[in-house]
Amino acid sequence: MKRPLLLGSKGCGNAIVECAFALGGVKFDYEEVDYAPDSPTRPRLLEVNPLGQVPTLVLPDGTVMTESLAMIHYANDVAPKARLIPPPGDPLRPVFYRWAVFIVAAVYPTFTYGDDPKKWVANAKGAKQLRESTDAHRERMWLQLEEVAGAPWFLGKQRTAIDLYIASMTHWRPGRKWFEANTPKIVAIASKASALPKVGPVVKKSFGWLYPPG
Ligand SMILES: N[C@@H](CCC(=O)N[C@@H](CS)C(=O)NCC(=O)O)C(=O)O
Repeated sequence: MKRPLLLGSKGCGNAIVECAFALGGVKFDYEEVDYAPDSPTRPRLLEVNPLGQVPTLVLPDGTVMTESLAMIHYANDVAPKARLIPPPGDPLRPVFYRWAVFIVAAVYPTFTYGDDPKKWVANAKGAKQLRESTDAHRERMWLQLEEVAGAPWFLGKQRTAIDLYIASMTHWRPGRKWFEANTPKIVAIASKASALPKVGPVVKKSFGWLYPPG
């Protein structure tokens, strides 16, 4: 049977979807692409996702999905036993929605505008400011997440896809040292998720190392 095809880049958010697929036993094919403007694989990525972002998922019937959280929903639909999202009626479901959307709609875009800031502003000074302000804004949001984080998982007893976002996104700016110094609860969640036999290898393959760092 044809499998979904995931387009991703090493060290990117496709790792979150790969972790979800691993937990759900969802089989998929993978294509490595590079979204950088001069990359030879960018045209291929643009063919399926005009935004030029990864992850991008092509379903067996040709339907294209973009947005990692949409793919988490897909994984949850095809593999509900993995309990990536609290089921309808579960009081944790609205809490999941709040923070999962916060992560993808508030935290993740700080990279969209901060990673390559000269795309968005007219000069080098503006680019430097945009990089600094998005980095600072992201730090404040991680501190907010730290405030509300449960244990052992973000939502408390129940492991959800939010923990997979944390396991991957704590490899990005502001970086391991900052997370260890400022967000011990978030680091504990990243470590706990990375200790899952199906998750650890995926995170290691994408980012090269796992929390707790050795
Ligand atoms: N909202 C998207 C964000 C995806 C995203 O920003 N991915 C990064 C890589 S981790 C990317 O493709 N960056 C290139 C760009 O935005 O041009 C999602 O949740 O999937």
